[in-house]
Amino acid sequence: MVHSAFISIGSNIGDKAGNCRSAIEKLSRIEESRLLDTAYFYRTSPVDYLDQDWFVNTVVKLETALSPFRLLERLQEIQRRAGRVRDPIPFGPRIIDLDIIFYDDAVIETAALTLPHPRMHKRAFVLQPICDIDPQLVHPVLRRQVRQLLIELDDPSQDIERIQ
Ligand code: PH2
Ligand code: MG
Ligand code: MG
Repeated sequence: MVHSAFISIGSNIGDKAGNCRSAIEKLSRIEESRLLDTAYFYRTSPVDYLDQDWFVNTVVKLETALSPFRLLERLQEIQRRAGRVRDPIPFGPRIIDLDIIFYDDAVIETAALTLPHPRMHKRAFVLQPICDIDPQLVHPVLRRQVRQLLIELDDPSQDIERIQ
């Protein structure tokens, strides 16, 4: 059975765009999975914890036969190998962050994983790149298209600028 997963990618330490590109290359090599699409890259102002450098953010769409939990393990392994150790500050600086945003229409609430991602609809840096790939995609809990969520977010404090 093949599933569809949207993964958000972010970095605000070192070669931010290079870290994202290298993560995408590793994502494309996850077993039983295939990279279907990559959004544009954006330079984004920090959200939630403001006293940190700007981020590069993007999103990819994967086709995968892995369960969401197995996929999460793969993402965590890629983060570890990229040198991410632990986060001294919640929402603070990170060399690479890989979050599952959607996995089909799955709704999951466990300690390890919440799907859809619980803050995605508050974050232009997630919504805009998903809209690059599939603006009509419907959030399974909020029952709104991602393009509507982006319009409704309407938060001028979140700077987001396409870079590539
Ligand atoms: N990630 C966070 C907290 N804040 N802000 C931006 N712009 N981009 C991020 O990826 C991001 C953030 C925690 O994961
Ligand atoms: Mg995150
Ligand atoms: Mg994360």
